[in-house]
Amino acid sequence: MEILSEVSRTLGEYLLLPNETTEKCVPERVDLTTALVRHRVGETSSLRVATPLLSAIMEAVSSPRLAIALAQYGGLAFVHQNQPIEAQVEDVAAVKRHKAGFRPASVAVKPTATLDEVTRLVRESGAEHVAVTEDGTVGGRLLGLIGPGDFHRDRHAGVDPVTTRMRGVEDVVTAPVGVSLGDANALLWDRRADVLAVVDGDVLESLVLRSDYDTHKRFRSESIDGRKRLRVAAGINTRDHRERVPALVGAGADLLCIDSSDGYTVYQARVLEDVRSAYGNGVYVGAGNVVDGRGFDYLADARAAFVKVGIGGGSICTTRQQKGIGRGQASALLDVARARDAYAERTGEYVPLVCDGGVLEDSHMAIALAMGADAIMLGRYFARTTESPTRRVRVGGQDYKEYWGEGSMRARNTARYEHHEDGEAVAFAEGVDGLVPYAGSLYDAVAMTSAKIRATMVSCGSTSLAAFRESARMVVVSEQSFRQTGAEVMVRPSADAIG
Ligand code: MZP
Repeated sequence: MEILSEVSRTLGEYLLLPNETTEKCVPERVDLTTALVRHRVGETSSLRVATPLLSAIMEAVSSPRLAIALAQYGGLAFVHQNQPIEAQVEDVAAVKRHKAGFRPASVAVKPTATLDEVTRLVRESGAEHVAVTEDGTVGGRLLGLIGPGDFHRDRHAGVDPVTTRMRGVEDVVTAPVGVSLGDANALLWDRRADVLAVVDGDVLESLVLRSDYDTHKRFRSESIDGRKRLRVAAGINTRDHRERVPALVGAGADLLCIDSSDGYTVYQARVLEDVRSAYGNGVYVGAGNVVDGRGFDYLADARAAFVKVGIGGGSICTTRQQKGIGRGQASALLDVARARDAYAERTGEYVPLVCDGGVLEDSHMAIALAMGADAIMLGRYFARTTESPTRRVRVGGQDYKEYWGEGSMRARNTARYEHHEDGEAVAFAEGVDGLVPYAGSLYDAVAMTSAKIRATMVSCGSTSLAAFRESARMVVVSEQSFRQTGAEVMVRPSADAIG
């Protein structure tokens, strides 16, 4: 038996000390570009992203819609593997098919549906327009479009059928499939319309929204592949990788990651070996999760493209209570980063680290990056956004989104939690099924978070992640100063509440 002398610490227990900030160190010059796959020290990684944020390999998080939004903003989503291979392949293909500015048709109702049903559908799906089709399916004959802007609950009865307020297809600006984004936008402006329907005969294919015109100008650092398609990553498991990996590679997945709560296993080493013997260095597979240098060395020696760090820190995770396994995220990262640096010294190869779980605040992301993480994987953070695939629900006047763990009884992700090949049943839950406060659009959330990380780096006098890590100085906060971290005044009520 061995008991390590150090205490297990979380990210929130550390603070960064400022370094000198010069005139050259301003947020606009901060470059958050990061490496996602291993490379020779001193060379550039062949897969880099401009925003070091990755979405978790979870059903409640990484839908194609979220993957598109995150790649547009320079990050990368990992489509989950707890689904049939064909379904996961379709998710990857949907991202690869995405054409900038075109929103694939996603929700439809029958002409007999009520205005209340549209309100609910819009709220749950986050879509801004609902297609009214003959048979109520997205692929049915298009009769019209309806959105929340077409009716008001004070003026129109919720039980009225959508036909009373929809814009009939004859009043909707349409263009045939194949129209360019430039032409679609020109049509929108010429016709003073807010939405254009791209149609294949009388079936809706996608929508172009005037409101997206400005949004798209914000995407200056999209994650795109050599064919200018958005990048997307995918989870795999240690059971059906021989079938799943070729299917995902065929669909165009840019990066794969073995999805498991515990990556220090012979099963992961075997998957890495199998993929390597099938594809050489042509397919990138990350592995994890680990929480110490030993686990890192094991996966790095097995040629993992990157290593994911964190056990038990997920916001939905109960692994520490259930199995007594895990480590505070800061202690885990510091230990693994030391091993990574020693590995680079020893072998001349740099293996990126992904910090996964245990990130509750934006400031924790900056701390994790300073501690040696190359990217941050987030579940709860993205689950809260409009773009996540789960339902938006209202409880006590507050909006929430559903969010459940892959170890919950709802997900029953056996491949992630059971190591042995025949582990079919989930014996006990390692995660919970709950709600997280709704946080609006991913674009706004990521813009705000990136601004905060940039501001932290400016205070620490760095304009690149490598320099930030190199020069970071941190202290552990005492219990007392920990309690004094937040504001100590009553938060001002809104103007109308003051009266
Ligand atoms: P968070 O961002 O919500 O704190 O954590 C997300 C991470 O928690 C995921 O990337 C994954 O590693 C982990 N996870 C997912 N499901 C569970 C569970 O049910 C879990 N226990 O721990």
